Amino acid sequence: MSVLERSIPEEQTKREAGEKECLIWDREHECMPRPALEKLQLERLQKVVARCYEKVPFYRQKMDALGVRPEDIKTLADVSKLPFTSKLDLRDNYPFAMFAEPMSNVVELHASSGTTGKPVVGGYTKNDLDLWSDLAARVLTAAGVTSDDIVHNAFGYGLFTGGMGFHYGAKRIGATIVPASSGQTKRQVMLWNDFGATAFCSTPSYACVLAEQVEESGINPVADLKLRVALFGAEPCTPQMRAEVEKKLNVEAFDTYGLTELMGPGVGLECPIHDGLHINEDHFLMETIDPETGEVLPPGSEGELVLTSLTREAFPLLRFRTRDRTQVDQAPCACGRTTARLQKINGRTDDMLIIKGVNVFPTQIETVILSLPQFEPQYVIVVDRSSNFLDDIEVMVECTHEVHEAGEEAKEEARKKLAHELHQMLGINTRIKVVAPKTLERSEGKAKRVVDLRDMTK
Ligand code: DLL
Repeated sequence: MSVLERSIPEEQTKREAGEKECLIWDREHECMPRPALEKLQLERLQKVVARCYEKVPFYRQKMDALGVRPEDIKTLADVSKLPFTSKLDLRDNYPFAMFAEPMSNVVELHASSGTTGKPVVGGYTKNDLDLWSDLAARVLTAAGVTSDDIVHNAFGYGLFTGGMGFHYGAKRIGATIVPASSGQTKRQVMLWNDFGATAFCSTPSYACVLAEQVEESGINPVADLKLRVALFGAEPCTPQMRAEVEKKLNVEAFDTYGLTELMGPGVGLECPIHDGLHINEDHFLMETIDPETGEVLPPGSEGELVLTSLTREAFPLLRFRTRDRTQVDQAPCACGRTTARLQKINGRTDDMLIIKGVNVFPTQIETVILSLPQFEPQYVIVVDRSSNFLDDIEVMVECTHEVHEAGEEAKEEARKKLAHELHQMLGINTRIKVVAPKTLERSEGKAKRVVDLRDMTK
């Protein structure tokens, strides 16, 4: 189907949801009645399981060991009979042993920097790239981006999926793409101004850096810039952080979810109702499991997200354990999409810090920092283990220019306030180090908020 045929007549794609106008790229699939969607999912699941069994030795061995055959998948619930795929499995099969197509059919490779050693590699056939373009077009369209927009893409180009994913999506809808990639922040802001970008894509933490640069350059975002929409993703973003960027840049922000193992951006999208991330369920089957036991949880429970790619050719994954903690909401959305929504990603199960026996998520600390006007949204959490084997947590945070100018007393007051609020939230004491504005290292992609100095071998 050509791009023009896909551009459904306006009256069909627009839908009034209260005051909001919701654009939908692929109404047929994004708004499918639930029974039809589940029928399509089952057909696709049966097909992908058969392909994996036939073409990927890893899956054949795993399924044989569990005594499950492709023909045992008779309902969607039968997915729970299949083996999980973990990040470790991908590492063991690095780089290409999990591919279901010969390399002659693989036309592009991407990779993410794994936390340990080797990266995770994703391969794409021509059809996979076509699908990726389409799903990224859904993401951009949901945010109101059309062929009239100038899309400044500040996600990193290269092995990271963010840059190329949004590039393909913007190309598919016919928008004007500025393939800026990340870095050279001053130049990015100059280009926003000179080219009149109406939308930009970046990690939320890099958007904060860009917002800072706008301020520094003396640019007035309302009078000088034409930006309307920001597309975020690739890392958690608290509502407070998002509101801060929206205010500073005069934009409406939309989140996107995705991961290298499952294609990149395009797995989930946010619509103008802003109530969670719609998963493109015609291509990805979702489950939520208890991360400890692997047991499938009832809909609506918080747990680890598990995804099966239903249509990818080169690199199909069955029951991939994402390690992302979330909750799935199946209630219909006022935008018209019938696809279920992730009620925000609450960080990764492996991001959780255990400090003095208490579970601490970096996003909790971010929420508190951003609720206090004395601080900038720039912080680093340093975790260490003292000689008596007790974990110690220090939060280094930048105060605002005003607090800095006001002197030591104001800084001390801000420090005490933050220590108190963090104690209320976490139930443990944290050391706070208030530092001057613009002293912490800025991130051009995903922010590194936690420095863990604990030597776990001791
Ligand atoms: O981050 C792909 C991507 C690029 C998504 C651009 C969105 C926009 P990876 O580098 O493999 O891929 O990292 C995937 O990032 O498992 C989540 O933990 C986290 N993540 C991705 N999107 C979000 C989000 C890309 N919207 C990992 N909110 C995932 C929170 C996110 N975390």
